[in-house]
Amino acid sequence: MNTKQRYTITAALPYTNGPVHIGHLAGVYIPADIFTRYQKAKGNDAIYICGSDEHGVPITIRAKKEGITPQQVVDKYHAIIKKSFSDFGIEFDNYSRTSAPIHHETASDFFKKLYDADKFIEKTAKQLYDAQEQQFLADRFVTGTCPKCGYEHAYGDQCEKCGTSLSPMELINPVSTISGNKPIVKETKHWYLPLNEYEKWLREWILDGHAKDWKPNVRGQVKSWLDDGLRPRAVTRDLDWGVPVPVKGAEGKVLYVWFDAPIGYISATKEWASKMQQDWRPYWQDAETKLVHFIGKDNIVFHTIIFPAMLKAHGDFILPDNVPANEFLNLEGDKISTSRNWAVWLHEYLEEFPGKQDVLRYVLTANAPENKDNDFTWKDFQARNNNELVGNLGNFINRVLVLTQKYYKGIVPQPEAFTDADKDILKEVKNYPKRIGDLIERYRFREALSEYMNLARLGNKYLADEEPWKQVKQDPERVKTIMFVALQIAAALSVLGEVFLPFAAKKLKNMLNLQDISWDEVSQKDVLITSGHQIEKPELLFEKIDDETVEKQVQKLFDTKKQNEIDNQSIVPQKEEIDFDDFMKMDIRTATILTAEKMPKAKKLLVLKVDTGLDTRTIVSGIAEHFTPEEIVEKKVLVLVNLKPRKLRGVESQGMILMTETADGKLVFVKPDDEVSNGMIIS
Ligand code: B3M
Ligand code: ZN
Repeated sequence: MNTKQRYTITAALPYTNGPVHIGHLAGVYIPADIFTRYQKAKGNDAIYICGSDEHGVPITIRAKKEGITPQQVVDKYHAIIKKSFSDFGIEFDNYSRTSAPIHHETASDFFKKLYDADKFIEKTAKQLYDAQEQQFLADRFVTGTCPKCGYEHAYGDQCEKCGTSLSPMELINPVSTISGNKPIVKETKHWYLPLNEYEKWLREWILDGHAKDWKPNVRGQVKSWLDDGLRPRAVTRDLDWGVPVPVKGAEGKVLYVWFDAPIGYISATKEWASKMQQDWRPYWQDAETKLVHFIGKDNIVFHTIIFPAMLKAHGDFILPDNVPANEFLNLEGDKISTSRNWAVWLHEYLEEFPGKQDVLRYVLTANAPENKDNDFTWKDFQARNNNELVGNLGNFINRVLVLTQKYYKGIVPQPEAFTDADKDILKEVKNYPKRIGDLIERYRFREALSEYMNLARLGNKYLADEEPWKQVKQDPERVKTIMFVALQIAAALSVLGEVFLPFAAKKLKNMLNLQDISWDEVSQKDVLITSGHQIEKPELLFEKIDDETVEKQVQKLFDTKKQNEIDNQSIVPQKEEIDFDDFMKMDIRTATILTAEKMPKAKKLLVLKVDTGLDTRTIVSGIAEHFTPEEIVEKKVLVLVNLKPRKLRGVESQGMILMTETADGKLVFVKPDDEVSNGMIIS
């Protein structure tokens, strides 16, 4: 009897300071969705828990930037994120939020229990402080050079490059991200979790014991932190946005976001249980329950060191059974970045590719950065859709359904005697639930998906070998058997595909007019779709994606990159101040270029004849690498006319044309918006 295994499956709570992108999906939410769907398909008692991570400095920074409140920021992005997950088919049992009262209550209680049990060190320590903003600088309020790897944009709590957890005072050359000022140092009281006291236990629990089958990239990070030695870590902050610290003397302080956020898994479970009239406790307090945290590699330390230490200190909760963290997904060869808008945003994808959720699910699973960083390209997206989804899976299903419709008006035929080839196929189909399932159990989703597609390949090869369209005339009885076998494969694909491609699987199941067949029945039953059963009219499961569609997306990224260059152009600092009289000495006039020619043997210089309104004069300008002589004749320009003449390669230049440059370094003329005649004074 398959005793039900209970799973509490969590996915990292996305910060609500921006939408979700393909890196989040590939790293965390799709694998967790596949794993949960599979456990439920196996009849296990699995819940998929997530929610918005609404505290923390990134939210307050975004609020300051947009001139709105943190609550307005989180309300905006919580709604966008929650809807886009739902539209994408990520089936959480509950998607909550850490600004919810139930979370504040749960996190406060959690802190209070540790506080009352003297699990914290209360300490007044030196902290970085922005005197202008009157704000203590923790986490992303401060950046500086990582003392471990030298990365110059490390944050006050973590270096994203090497993953090291940091405290602000460790940063080299710290700078406030609020004012840009150099911080001063001020004293402030905080409560510290003495992680060092859990070091021995963590080593035994993770490295020597339980986590032998954890992914190497996870074990590697854990080992390096433990080898570095753990130190007490502040779990409170001088901020006004977050879960207030529930003890006397902590006015104006909140829980550190990475203390409260993982407790969000517990509060979201409680919220789910109350909605479903279930008891939440077995999901967090029953030793038999398997707790699995799906995260990205930058969250490993929080889910394998800090949160387990908190759970251990608390004593009432189970510990994670596994933390299958993925590496990072890059986009067109560059790191995905919210701040640089270098991403494929989920809500935009859903708008621009309606009905193609499964295509992105497929590509992001097939390309998932399971053991090393990987790259998403739109060309690969198109190729996988056209060659694999359309060319393999879609092609097989379409042939089976069209031929069944054509030969038997959609009624599953009665097979005659099975050949050895038929029997081999029917036997092989029964191996796929376990072959795919074992890989999913080991968090190897890429390989699991590849095995699923092998089942479709098996079907395509069977039809290609048997060629029913050729035999149907001279041996119709044989073709009935062939189509019966092919329909069994199609039925298996509709069941096993639900975990990877839920939309296509549902559509296929509807076309086959199938009721619920369980995952295990695919390997137990000899017949999944019986003869005499009426199937529906065939529709295409997938459509080709053309070059134009993909080029449009690549162009959109290119435009983003150019915009970034413009936005992030380093601005030369202002020159030293001058008196008004200094400025009045300059005589700048509107002018027109009459003629232009290259200066012989000088690749950068053009010799121009310019009508300044005062006269026509020669000006030598270093713009030959930016403009051809032809394209600048008749151009309206501004000229500094009282610049002392100087000889350039023997030619006297009488003035200077005012220019500036674009983000990508292209020189451009500066000129008045409206039509102005030559000789007008600029003042
Ligand atoms: N909000 C996501 C991140 O670091 C972070 C996860 C919290 S899970 C408790 O991008
Ligand atoms: Zn570093």
